[in-house]
Amino acid sequence: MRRYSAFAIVREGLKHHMGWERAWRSPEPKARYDAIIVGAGGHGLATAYYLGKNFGITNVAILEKGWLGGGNTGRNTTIIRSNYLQDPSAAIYEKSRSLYETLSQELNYNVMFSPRGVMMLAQTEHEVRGYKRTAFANAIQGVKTEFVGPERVKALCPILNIHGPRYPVLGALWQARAGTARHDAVAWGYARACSEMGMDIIQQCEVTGIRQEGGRVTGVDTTKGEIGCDKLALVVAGHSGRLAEMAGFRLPIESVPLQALVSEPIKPCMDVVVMANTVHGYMSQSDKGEMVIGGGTDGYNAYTQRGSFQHVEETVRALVETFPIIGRLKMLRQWGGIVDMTGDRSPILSKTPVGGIYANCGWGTGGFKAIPGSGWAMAELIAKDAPGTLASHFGLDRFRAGRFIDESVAAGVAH
Ligand code: FAD
Ligand code: PYC
Repeated sequence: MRRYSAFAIVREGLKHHMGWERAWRSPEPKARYDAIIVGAGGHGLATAYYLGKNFGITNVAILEKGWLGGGNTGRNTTIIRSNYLQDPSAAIYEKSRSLYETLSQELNYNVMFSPRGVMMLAQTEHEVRGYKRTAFANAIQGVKTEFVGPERVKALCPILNIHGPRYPVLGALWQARAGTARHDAVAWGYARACSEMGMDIIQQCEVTGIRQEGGRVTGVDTTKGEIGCDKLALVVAGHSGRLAEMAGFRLPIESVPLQALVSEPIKPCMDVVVMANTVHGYMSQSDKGEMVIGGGTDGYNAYTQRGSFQHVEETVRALVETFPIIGRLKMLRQWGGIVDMTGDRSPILSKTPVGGIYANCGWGTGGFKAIPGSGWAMAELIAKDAPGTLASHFGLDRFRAGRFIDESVAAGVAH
């Protein structure tokens, strides 16, 4: 595949852009693969990429029931940060954030990583204590964050009202190298690199059954026929429970709608990401000028990929108090995704009761930031049939043993 470069843009410009190649092939499925990955979201594609890059396993198919990146990967608000409390979480999210720093060069695809800084506002004394604790923990973990006072918050984000009537801003947990990236581009960049390694990305191919013999996976039934495999990774976010059911086991996952909305575009007014978790809202400004806004999850389980109207109202009401200037903005569009929540708000990267089947799920409201790190750790788990250091704490056994990795505060989004 030809490399993307400034030279290529000039060359194609002179040829009326008629010479660009397709970024990935669209093959028919082969009869058998060494590994099949179900779900061409960011996590599935990154898993495939690092299987090829780190372990030389390229006889791989990625099966997607819709279009690649059409799940939560293309529906999220793109916040990337690693300011988690517990050591195993800080390790995997920081690995991921650091991989994001050079992902565009690695994939030869501009994922528009923008380390503009993320602040999580402390608007109660309880949050001040919690975020100071996280900052201390992060210092020990080698994650660069700091607790900053209200004046610094105002200097970093002048449109913030720090003297709010209900919840004045008392400070914030600030991570300067956190930020955003273009969500579709992350999926597209990994997809292009996987296709270049000879992997098959098969879209419009829904997995409808899982075949086993003697307690081991042998293949899958799909809307494009039966496909054999030695190893199978379930990387389907909100649909994890359904796939596990096909394989004959249960996962401790609840599927819940999470929604977001964007405003009409306005002139640049905010160059950091702000999360206000007490009032349940967060906001950043996209490169096009739209204000990107989100709140907490809806209060019921569903598979509908849309959210409730009253939640939009609650989120916007909360943010108007913190950002009075958005009061007269018109909202352009709203959408929802189905997020996969575990009880401790930490992910599952694990072997399962069926030999050769691995689960990657439970990223809930916060898995976009984790895509490169999750793919890295998941590839190791599949290749070695055993978790490496990054994945070792996130096994399914922790729910039986009561060894939870509680990240309900760091998750940042109300649920
Ligand atoms: P997905 O991208 O959902 O991919 C799973 C794929 O599996 C889908 O494409 C689906 O079609 C496919 N699939 C399902 N069933 C089958 C089947 N039977 N056969 C074949 N394919 C199947 N995270 C952050 O870090 N920062 C944020 O700012 C952030 N904001 C968010 C805002 C919203 C509104 C939402 C909904 C989520 C947000 N998240 C955020 C969470 C993040 O989007 C997800 O954790 C992440 O994208 C999950 O990626 P994935 O690859 O696991 O899942
Ligand atoms: O995990 O940072 C996050 C997040 C922000 C909005 C949704 N998830």
